[in-house]
This record gives sequence, C-alpha cells and structure tokens, in this order.
Amino acid sequence: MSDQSNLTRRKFIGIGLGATAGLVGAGLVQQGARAQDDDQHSNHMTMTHPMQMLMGKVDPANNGFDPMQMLVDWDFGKVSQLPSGQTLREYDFSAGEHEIEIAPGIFFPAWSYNGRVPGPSIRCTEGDRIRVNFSNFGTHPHTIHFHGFHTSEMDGVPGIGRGEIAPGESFTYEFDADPFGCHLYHCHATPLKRHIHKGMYGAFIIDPKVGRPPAREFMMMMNAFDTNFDGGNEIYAVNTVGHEFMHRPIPVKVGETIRIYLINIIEFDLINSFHLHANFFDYYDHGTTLQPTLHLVDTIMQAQGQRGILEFKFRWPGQFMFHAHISEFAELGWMGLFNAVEPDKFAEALAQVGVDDAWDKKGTSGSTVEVKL
Ligand SMILES: [Cu+2]
Repeated sequence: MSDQSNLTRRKFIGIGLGATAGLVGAGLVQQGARAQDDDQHSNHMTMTHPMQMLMGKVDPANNGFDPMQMLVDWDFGKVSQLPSGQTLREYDFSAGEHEIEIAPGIFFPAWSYNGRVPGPSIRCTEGDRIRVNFSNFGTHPHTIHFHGFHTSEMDGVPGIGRGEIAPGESFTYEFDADPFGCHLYHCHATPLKRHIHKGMYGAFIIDPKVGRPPAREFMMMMNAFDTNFDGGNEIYAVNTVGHEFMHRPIPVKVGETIRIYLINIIEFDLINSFHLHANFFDYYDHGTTLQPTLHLVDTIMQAQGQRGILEFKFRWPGQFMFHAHISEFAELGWMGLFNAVEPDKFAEALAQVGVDDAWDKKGTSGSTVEVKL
C-alpha cells in the first residue's frame, strides 16, 4: 500500500489520531457505505482502548451468521452413495447480495454465497464426489472456482466451459475431491479482485483417507474489507467481524491438540500473517501433507489465496493472543484471543462467549468424517 492510502485509511478509521466516533460515521456516509447516526456510533466505537482496538460488539443476529460458529460449522453436504460405491456429497449454493456489519457500526455491501461471508465450509474426504448446484440470484455474473484437481469445464473461469453464470441462471459443478488439504473456493468472475473481496469465498477442506489425529479444529478465514472502494482495506478480520475474538476469546482446553485450517483471502495487501503468543506450532503448507512442512514456528505468512494447517497445544491456562504480525492489520481488526482453561472450567468458558456443548462437539469431531447414509 502507498503511504497515501495508509494515511487515508487511518484518517478514515481514526485509530491513533484521537478521532471521534462521529468522524468515522461521517467518513462512511461520504464513501457511500451505510452508517448509523452519530449517537449510535458514539455508543459503538471509541478509539481510546489501550489495545488500540475497535470497541463495541456486532450482534450475530444482524448478519445472520456468527464468526464463533463459523470456526466449527463444517458442511458435510447431503450424503449418498453412487452405484460405484463412491460417496457423493451434494451442496446447494446461491449467490446473492446483502449488507453485513463487519465492525460495530460499519456496514459493507457484500456479495455472498448462501447469505454468509465466508460461504459454507465444505468438508469431505479425498476421493468423495462433490456436486455443487449453483444458482445466481444476484445482479452480476458469478462463478465458483474451486482449488483442486478437476477438468477445465469445472474450473469456474470466464470463457471456459460454462464460464460466468448469468443472473437467474444455474450450473452444477461436479468433480472428485483431490488432493486432501486445506483449500478454498471463490468466485472467478471479472473484475476478480472485486468479486473476491466483496465476500464470495469459502473453505474447502478435504480430509486424508487415513484421517488426522483427534483435535479441536477451527476454520479461520483471514479476510478484509475495502469499505470506501479506494483499493485498500479498512477493516481486517478472521471470519469477517473485526476483533470479534478479542471480545469473545475462543475457548480451548489446556493440553489438547488444536488444529487450525487457516486461509488468507485478503485482496489489495500482498501478504498476511498469523502469529501465536506464548506458543509454537507445526505448520502444514496447503495441508497437502501428513507431516508438517514447518516445525516449531510462532509466525507464518500467507500470500493471497495461500492457506495451511496449524497444530499446537497450550501448556498453561490463560488468555493468549493471536494476530497478524502486521501491526496495522491487528489494530484494524485482525487480532483475537484464545481462552485456555482446565477441563473443569470449560463449560464456564463456553458460556462466557455464548456457545454450548454443540459447538464443542462440532469442533472436536470434524477430523473424523462420518458418512451418514
Ligand atoms: Cu462473483
């Protein structure tokens, strides 16, 4: 990013400049995004927190999705068996447009799959047949481009096969899940960076046939939003809402293996990173190997579209930060906390952030994919 755009976005958000919340609201209105009135903003946002973070909370009900649930809400699809015995997983995807709240009082006109940003986290086992019935209910042409092995007709690229799917039209993408790994899908309509950063992307996790060892598993999509459409991001996040996991520390148990499927989908900034406090992790670049590609690191970087799997354990109870080791991203939303507790305190930690046993179960049963017929 240029110094100029850096200055502009800092003025826009007001971090470090002592700007009032009202100024932030005025900037949003000027730039065409919807903002609430100044009084509401003053309730939501001040910039005087010692951690330099966005204040206030986004009610998940406003968006119809919850970043905390997105950590664990694997979508195994509608499962059946083909005559050959191969497992078939079917998904219905629709493209649409709606406004989402990406930080308290900051709204973004998103394009989305199934009304959420990121879209559903597809999860399957290598060798499964994947069938995605895609309907475009939006006003722009869209596609779904999956990362993985498949024929060119199924690549979701303009001008090849069916290419762009026009508004009101449908197309079915079908291919075998290969190779295992931590992949993603995204729209590939042009202009590409606009379609991606508007919110059209999601996780595509293919488990190895042999499975992975039991762990508490989370999907983290590192994303960002250009709220004033100047070609630079104003808000950074994991799972869309800036600083969500600072307000709601992610519950984990001391001593258990934690596995993160980490994906970088930001546009406009070339590199993103993940740093874990007071700990080190093993890293599997792209998730396409059973052995780590990096041992005992505490920071990794990912280029646009890159992803990988992290594995680690906490030795002691406490709150531990994770964030981009790019201070500006961290201050603008990409920063969170794990709340590591002893097992007897786990139910309490869940309740503190508004989740329950179902969240616990989804987080710990993903690596063993059950075929439900
Ligand atoms: Cu699109």
